Amino acid sequence: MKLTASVLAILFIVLCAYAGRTQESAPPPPANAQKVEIVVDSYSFDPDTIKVTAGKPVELTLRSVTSLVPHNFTIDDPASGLDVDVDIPSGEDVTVTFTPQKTGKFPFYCGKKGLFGSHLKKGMMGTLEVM
Ligand SMILES: [Cu+2]
Repeated sequence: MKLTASVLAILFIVLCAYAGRTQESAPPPPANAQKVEIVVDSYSFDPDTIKVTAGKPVELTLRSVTSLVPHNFTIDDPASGLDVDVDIPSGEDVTVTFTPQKTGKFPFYCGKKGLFGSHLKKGMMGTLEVM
């Protein structure tokens, strides 16, 4: 009886440790992800054209090189698997993952507005080409 209780206690501790470990780790990015990096500056995306393959996950890293101005990355075509709207704080890297479902050319842009107008009007736009 005592032995059974000890075994159950050990089993409980092991299960708790395992559950704790799995909760801490975020799901890993898909192994077959297409990795793309864009440098985000005021007021540009570099490169401003990115080419990816339809049906495969895209792991997009947005690398801000601004020292003050926050930007954003928006691509808005949910029917094509493209529904991204993320803020990019100045000087930080932000990574998003999405899977384009249809081929075509899709515009992306910065949705921020400054004192002197929208960043989009200042040229913060580009094209995602899905092949
Ligand atoms: Cu911007």
